[in-house]
Amino acid sequence: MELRVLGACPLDCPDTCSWVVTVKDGEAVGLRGNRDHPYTRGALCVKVNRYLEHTKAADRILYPLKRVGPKGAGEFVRISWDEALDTIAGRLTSIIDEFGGEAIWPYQGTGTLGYIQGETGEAGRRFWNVLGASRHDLNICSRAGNVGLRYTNGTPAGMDPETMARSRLILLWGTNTLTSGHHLWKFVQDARADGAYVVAIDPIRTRTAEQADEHLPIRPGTDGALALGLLHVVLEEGAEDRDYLAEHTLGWAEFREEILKYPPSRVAELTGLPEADIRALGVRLAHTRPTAIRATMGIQRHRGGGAAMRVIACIPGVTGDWRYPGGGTAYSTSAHVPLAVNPRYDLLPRPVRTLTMTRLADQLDESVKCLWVYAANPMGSTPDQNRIRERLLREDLFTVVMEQFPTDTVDYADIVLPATMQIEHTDLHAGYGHMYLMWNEPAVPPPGECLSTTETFRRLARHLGLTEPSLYDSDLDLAEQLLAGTPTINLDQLRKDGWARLDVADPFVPFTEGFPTPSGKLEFVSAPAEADGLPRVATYVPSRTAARPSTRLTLITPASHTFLNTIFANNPELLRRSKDPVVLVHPIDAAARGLTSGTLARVVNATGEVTANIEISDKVRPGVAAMAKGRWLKLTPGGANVNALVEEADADMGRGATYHDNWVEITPA
Ligand SMILES: Nc1nc2c(c(=O)[nH]1)N[C@H]1C(S)=C(S)[C@@H](COP(=O)(O)OP(=O)(O)OC[C@H]3O[C@@H](n4cnc5c(=O)[nH]c(N)nc54)[C@H](O)[C@@H]3O)O[C@H]1N2
Ligand SMILES: Nc1nc2c(c(=O)[nH]1)N[C@H]1C(S)=C(S)[C@@H](COP(=O)(O)OP(=O)(O)OC[C@H]3O[C@@H](n4cnc5c(=O)[nH]c(N)nc54)[C@H](O)[C@@H]3O)O[C@H]1N2
Ligand code: SF4
Ligand SMILES: [Mo]
Repeated sequence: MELRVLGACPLDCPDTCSWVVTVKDGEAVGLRGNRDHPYTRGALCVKVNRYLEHTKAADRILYPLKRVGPKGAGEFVRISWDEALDTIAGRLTSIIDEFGGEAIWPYQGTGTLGYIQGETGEAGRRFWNVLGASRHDLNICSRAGNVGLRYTNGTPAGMDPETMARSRLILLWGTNTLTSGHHLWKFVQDARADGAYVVAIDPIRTRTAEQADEHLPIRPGTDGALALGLLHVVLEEGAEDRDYLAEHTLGWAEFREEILKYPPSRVAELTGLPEADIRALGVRLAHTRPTAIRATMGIQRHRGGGAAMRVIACIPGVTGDWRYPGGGTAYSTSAHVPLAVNPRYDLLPRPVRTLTMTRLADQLDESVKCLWVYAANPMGSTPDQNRIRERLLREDLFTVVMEQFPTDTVDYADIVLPATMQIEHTDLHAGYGHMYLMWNEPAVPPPGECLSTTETFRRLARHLGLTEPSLYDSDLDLAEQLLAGTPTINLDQLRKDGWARLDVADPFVPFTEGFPTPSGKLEFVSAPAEADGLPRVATYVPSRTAARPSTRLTLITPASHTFLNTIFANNPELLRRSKDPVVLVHPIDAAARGLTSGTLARVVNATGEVTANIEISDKVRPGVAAMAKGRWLKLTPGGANVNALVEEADADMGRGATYHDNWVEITPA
């Protein structure tokens, strides 16, 4: 008998595809996109087309393991769940008795974005709160931008990307649509069919930039200056929307003064773009309504990244684009999602410290006795790999990793707990690039002895004899609690259909009733920013690499086309397609260093070193080197990935990571 089971892609991607699993005689035999879904419309992506194969991969972890070799060697033997739970209960209890609950760091990552099993619902947090464990600030991905947008708009949420089909000018700004969330492209193409003009702003001529009408190869970290320069031209054209400015914005006089400091000639020097191109785009922006700005996470992985998002968000305040469907800025839709998550911080026995995801190398010191990693792969994804490795080698650190695959992080675990994959557990999702909720029904039973995150924490709680009732809520209980935030969507219907649109108008235009800022307006000047020690008026803040020695190259480390962070980087076919690691260098920089395409090079800085094949190409602008994120260290020649070169440095807001804001030297190997 054949069954079709509706589910959703759990990965950290804005699209959160709706999918259909075909199950035959209890086995999943097919996985494809759900054609009925209005946003994702039946296509998955090059990575997730292999998800089913990945669930059956030979290297999948199927049983609890305990370490038998030295830390880092990855030598384990199979143990029973009982032994695993006993060991864990014993260690946690003695750590709490001797050092207090704060000595535990529950390090949760973005392996799944589920509201039941994943980080968006803070899965496991109730358990940690009962134990009094340290809090974990999951700021690694988008925090600087979230904070920057909040100063301007009161929320990181913006346009419904679907409305971009109505835009007349689309700026794809620091975002690689065709790689990192390609379903938006359909809406971009619809807009183009109606005459829209599409501009990509990216230091790399990405596959998205190749497809755009125009590509501006901006110097990394200078987007804030470009935003001000474009607005300078809007003012020269007399195209500011004076009614909108008067009614819906705060601090125009002050912000106008700031704009006037950035004439296109100065912005050309800062951004490395031709003055004529800045002017031309400024004129387009001045006279094209609605204009959509799709600016995602790439821009804010810099020291000035929060400031850049803050000032980019000011653009529609000047042009009045928030008046129209298809106008405004689109970063993430998450903050529009009203799911009622309650991680129960009230259960904490006493106030506890917060540890910071981006600061693992710094903060994993003697005060941490247990590191509990779940849905994360810090050895591959977190800055300053070499220092993290040293920290993980500490003998008295008790490390538990809940995983599906034997990642580089798993190699340092004392205990490994086998985790389910998406077709094997229940979850509730929302896209961060669209306005739909998605249901994921388990299609098949877990293989081996894999358990979901929620079930693992329920068993642990029982093993520890914890009596707090909410630790035992079932997955469906949790779903009901989450949906209490969306009265128009009921669980039975959602399970039947697989998806539901949030209760918003179609087309959805945010901020028509005002902005959730202190003034209720779009804030060019922000008292909260000032109180946080930041400039009162939105402006440009230079990156770390603005001060780099002129002989060095700025390193940017964006999404790989074939992996999702480090997920799939052990899939043989995707690994084959992505070839050996490559560092992209401009011909001028290659010539200056005697580099030849196809040869091996050492990429080095004060933080670390990696080896990579040289690819000489004018796809990167001069002065910039690019290497994709996501490789597994043990499957990479040299045993390091690009995060060996990423310094543990803070962005200007929210301690976000500065993944695209480092400098390197490159020499022939
Ligand atoms: N295939 C694939 N898809 C993914 C991911 C993946 O690993 N692989 N990761 C997922 C995750 S976790 C996230 S958060 C998103 C991230 O996806 P994006 O938001 O697209 O972020 P990045 O890939 O970091 O960077 C996007 C683009 O910004 C450019 N960029 C870097 N610095 C600057 C700058 O200073 N200014 C400008 N204008 N551009 C700059 C980069 O060259 C890159 O092309 O994608 C998700 N989708
Ligand atoms: N150089 C550089 N580094 C980057 C970035 C960059 O732009 N440049 N981008 C950053 C970004 S945007 C992000 S979001 C972070 C991501 O960093 P992490 O959150 O560490 O994500 P991943 O490396 O994908 O590791 C996720 C792990 O979770 C596992 N997993 C998946 N689903 C589940 C599950 O249901 N349960 C359990 N227990 N495990 C599961 C996967 O097998 C995988 O090993 O990486 C960052 N790293
Ligand atoms: S990674 Fe993104 S595009 Fe690919 S299937 Fe998942 S949600 Fe869809
Ligand atoms: Mo991310």
